Amino acid sequence: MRCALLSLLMAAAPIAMSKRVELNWDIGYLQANPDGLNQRRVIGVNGKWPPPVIEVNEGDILAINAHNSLDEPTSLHAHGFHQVGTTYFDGVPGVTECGIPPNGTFTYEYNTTQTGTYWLHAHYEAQYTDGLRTPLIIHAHKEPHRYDEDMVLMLEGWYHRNSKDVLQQLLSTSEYVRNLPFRPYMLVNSHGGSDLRRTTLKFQPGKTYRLRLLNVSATGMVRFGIEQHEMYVIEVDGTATEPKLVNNVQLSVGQRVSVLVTAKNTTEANYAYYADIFTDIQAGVERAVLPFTSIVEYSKNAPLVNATDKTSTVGWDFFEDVDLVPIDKQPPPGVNKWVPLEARTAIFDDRREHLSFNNRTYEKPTVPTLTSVLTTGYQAFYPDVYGFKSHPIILDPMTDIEVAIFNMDNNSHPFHLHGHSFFVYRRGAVNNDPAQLRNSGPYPVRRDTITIPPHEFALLRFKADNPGVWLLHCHMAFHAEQGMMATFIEDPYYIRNGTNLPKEYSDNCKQMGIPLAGNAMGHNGLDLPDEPKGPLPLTGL
Ligand SMILES: *[C@@H]1O[C@H](CO)[C@@H](O)[C@H](O)[C@H]1NC(C)=O
Ligand SMILES: *[C@@H]1O[C@H](CO)[C@@H](O)[C@H](O)[C@H]1NC(C)=O
Ligand SMILES: *[C@@H]1O[C@H](CO)[C@@H](O)[C@H](O)[C@H]1NC(C)=O
Ligand SMILES: *[C@@H]1O[C@H](CO)[C@@H](O)[C@H](O)[C@H]1NC(C)=O
Ligand SMILES: *[C@@H]1O[C@H](CO)[C@@H](O)[C@H](O)[C@H]1NC(C)=O
Ligand SMILES: *[C@@H]1O[C@H](CO)[C@@H](O)[C@H](O)[C@H]1NC(C)=O
Ligand SMILES: *[C@@H]1O[C@H](CO)[C@@H](O)[C@H](O)[C@H]1NC(C)=O
Ligand SMILES: *[C@@H]1O[C@H](CO)[C@@H](O)[C@H](O)[C@H]1NC(C)=O
Ligand SMILES: [Cu+2]
Repeated sequence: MRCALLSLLMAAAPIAMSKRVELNWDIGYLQANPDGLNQRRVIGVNGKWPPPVIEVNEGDILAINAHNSLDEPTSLHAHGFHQVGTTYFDGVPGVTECGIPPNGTFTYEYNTTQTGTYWLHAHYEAQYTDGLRTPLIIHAHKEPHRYDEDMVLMLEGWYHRNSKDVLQQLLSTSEYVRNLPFRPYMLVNSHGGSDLRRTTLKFQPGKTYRLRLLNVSATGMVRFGIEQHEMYVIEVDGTATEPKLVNNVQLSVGQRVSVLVTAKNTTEANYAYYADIFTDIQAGVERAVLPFTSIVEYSKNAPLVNATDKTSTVGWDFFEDVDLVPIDKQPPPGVNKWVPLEARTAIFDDRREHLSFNNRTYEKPTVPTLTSVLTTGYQAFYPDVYGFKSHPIILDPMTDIEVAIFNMDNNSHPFHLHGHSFFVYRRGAVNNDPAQLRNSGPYPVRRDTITIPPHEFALLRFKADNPGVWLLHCHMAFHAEQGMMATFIEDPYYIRNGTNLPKEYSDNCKQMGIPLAGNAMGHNGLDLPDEPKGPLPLTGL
């Protein structure tokens, strides 16, 4: 009421009213068959799947009362949100909370100070790949680019098997079992296969569309293109960019890209669009493309322009994000602390395949890292308090950090940092081939997820200006579970001084029998005799 009155009084200068958007989410199991090929158990919300797309306006408070009706823990993570002052709403079990136990609840409250395209997903094991994921759009009060309509295209490589089965296969001690084939099937907005009509994009002549592309897969890389239509990139991972003409967009898991597409003037023809999975974890970079074709429709009865490989107007050039320039031109920070991380896959001494940073494979501590920060006094400054297996890295307040990730694998990996958008400062080949070196301009693009191709590295910079506990991990759901994660503990003093945990935090820990204080094992100080050290690399550390 007050809002309406105010805006009447100030009719000449429209003011933005922020509101509280409250959603009650009962998270439970359902059956679904999104591609018409395979009925399976999925995880949905309030008896429906897929979970609803969430759209709010900049400045709104989004509160989600999550109730867990599953038979295992769950949690919700708002991918790309910086969570300034609210690290305990970041939604990572073992890191920023204990997880929501079966029949438990947790209210996540998000102050939407950022704008653009994000997504909300479970962060318990590889659970989001069972369908607990949805786009989360924050409309800016003043969008920097003009367009007539906004469309969300959630792209996803969908497995016909439960995430736990796939993970069990990948973590088998048998090489034969590990290499048994499994493949993802392409879904667009949770539809695929024989359900193609439901993935049609309806265009009207002359209009300009903002297509928000999100990759919410478990593994792999997706690329997107439309026959005979130009696309201009205007946003990556919530950072608005100057328009850049591209012939296709490539996204790895976790990434988002908005493009502007201007429709044709006539309704004489319809056009094919493609959303192909072009690399995946199992067969490395040479894997055959898994093509997906659907329709940009101007008129129901118009003929379809569906080109062959030879006549297609869609080029598949490498999508170079280092060349993008943000609208708010900011210079990158310098380097006070250098964090080199070598990403590898190897068989460890438990005969299983693990993924690692610097040969350390992550396992979540018994006590969430945030609990340890808050309850171990001055010893919160000792990395050892958080346990070897959580791969803790302490960041001092307001220092300039450069994370250098060297991908020593034959697979691409998409690396995601919580709590920050990093400047993409440089990319290049690990073998030092200068021809492959790519520097950013003076105002590098900022992202929260970066694809690093095999045997390449990236230098990522950010300022440690956001106290909290933030995970860095490969966003391929299974790789993260196989250990490719590390924990940044940014400004432990400030976290301890400035954090009031919501009551549900300790309720949930108690229900799960997780200690409310202490180091990674729930003991005092550096007393960690029962800490699991392994598995270790076969060659030793
Ligand atoms: C679930 O929690 C509610 C409220 O705390 C409680 O009343 C109910 O008995 C619980 N149900 C089960 C199956 O534990
Ligand atoms: C949300 O963030 C803005 C900007 O930092 C701040 O002014 C405001 O007080 C915050 N609101 C809440 C409810 O935390
Ligand atoms: C999403 O990313 C994954 C891995 O990074 C990739 O394999 C997959 O093809 C991508 N899918 C789309 C639709 O971009
Ligand atoms: C629309 O038609 C006009 C006039 O024929 C032409 O100049 C313009 O380029 C067309 N626009 C598009 C997007 O095809
Ligand atoms: C377009 O052509 C490809 C290759 O011939 C075919 O597989 C696909 O089904 C066609 N798509 C549509 C929408 O007709
Ligand atoms: C990790 O192990 C590999 C293989 O044993 C070795 O070549 C490499 O130097 C190790 N890296 C680090 C950072 O310890
Ligand atoms: C990468 O591929 C090469 C060539 O096929 C092979 O020799 C090497 O062992 C592979 N490396 C890894 C880490 O899988
Ligand atoms: C610690 O918190 C208190 C109360 O909020 C505040 O006054 C003080 O400035 C904080 N100290 C530091 C070093 O942040
Ligand atoms: Cu990976």
